[in-house]
Amino acid sequence: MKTLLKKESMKKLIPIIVRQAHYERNQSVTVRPEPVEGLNQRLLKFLLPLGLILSIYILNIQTVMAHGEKALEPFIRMRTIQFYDVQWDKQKFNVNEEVSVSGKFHVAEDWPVSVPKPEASFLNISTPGPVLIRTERYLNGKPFMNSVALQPGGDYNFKIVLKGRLPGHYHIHPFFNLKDAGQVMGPGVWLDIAGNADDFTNEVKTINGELVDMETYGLSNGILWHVFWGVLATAWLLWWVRRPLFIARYRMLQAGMEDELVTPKDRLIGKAILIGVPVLVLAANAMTTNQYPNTIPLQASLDQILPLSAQVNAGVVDVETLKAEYRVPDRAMTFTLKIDNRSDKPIRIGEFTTANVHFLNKELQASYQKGGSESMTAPEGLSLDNATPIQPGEQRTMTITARDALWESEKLDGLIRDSDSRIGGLLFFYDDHLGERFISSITAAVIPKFN
Ligand SMILES: [Cu+2]
Repeated sequence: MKTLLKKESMKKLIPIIVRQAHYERNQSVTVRPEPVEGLNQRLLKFLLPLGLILSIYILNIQTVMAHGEKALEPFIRMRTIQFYDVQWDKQKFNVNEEVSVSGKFHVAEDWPVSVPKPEASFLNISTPGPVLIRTERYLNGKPFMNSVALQPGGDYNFKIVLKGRLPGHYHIHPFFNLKDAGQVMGPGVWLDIAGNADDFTNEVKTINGELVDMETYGLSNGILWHVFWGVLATAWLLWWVRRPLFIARYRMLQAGMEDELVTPKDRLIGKAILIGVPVLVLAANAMTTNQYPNTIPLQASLDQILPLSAQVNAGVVDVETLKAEYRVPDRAMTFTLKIDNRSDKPIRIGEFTTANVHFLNKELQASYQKGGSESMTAPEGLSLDNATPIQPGEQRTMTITARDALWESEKLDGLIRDSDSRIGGLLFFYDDHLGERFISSITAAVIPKFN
């Protein structure tokens, strides 16, 4: 019986034979009889998931108007990258036209302990698909290609130049990809790209002086290799999957028939792939280096760009946060601050900004540098207990309140339910003539008040 079984082809190794093998060894095994599937049942089993998958396409799917920027924990949005003065040179332009976004950011001193330090950060643009291409990118005026290490407490400015590719109305943000932490969004705007998608050109000159069209360059070669590896991998998978799988194989192992599981043909194919694939890769590589002798590899280093001289907490106006309280029913954050004006001018608080939400002191609204969307601004959101300017040399302890429904709609109030209930943000001071601006980064543990 055993020799007879060995001659059986793999296709015939159905559970009933395995059961026979058990009986052969005089083991008392009780095996639940398995229902034999008819063709109809098998067809049904195949069609049902297929139908389910296809039915998704019939659903009326609406365009998403946001992209999860509120999903990140508030303490990450408020205490990592603090964007300000972010501006687009235009928001309506044509296909092929260049547009640039520039702005500044402060890297919070009080970086959350649970968030990895920004040792590799990538400045990017969040777009709904390839609607723009990025042509230039600068940090502190220096062009850069790779990720950079940012220093907590450091100040930076950036500029990104883009070119319109697909016409439409899009919601776009500059943002930072922080390694192991996620995406910290800058302010979002709506861009309108007009024109015809067919007019788009994307030509670059290579180091050999050749002009190539980036939209199609190497496309067929790329598709060829993807298809080749896809077909090879699928064939290898199917080669094994077409045979009895998990349970049947397990039973064969139990029956001491592991030698049956791999046939001489399997071994032959395995050896062919083991030799064929490396030979193919090396041959293709030799052909490529022969055809393109002057190439540079993809760059994977970190760019080193040091922060600017201090813009925030520059040592002229010192602010210490003594207390921060969030009143849930009022949607109001109250800070008790100790301010030391060491400048030679009287100053007033004009704005508090956190996670791209701007709370403005209505008396100083003229000072407000528009950046981002109006919907993220509370024009009268900031009130002070003492509105008189802080005189040069004066030290004052005062209370300011940032009150608006934006705490809730931007899901920043979730802070009080976090294990890290500390807030961070930027406080903007202006002199009497709105000529000079002083920025302080403030931070404090938040105490919630529920009634
Ligand atoms: Cu957005």
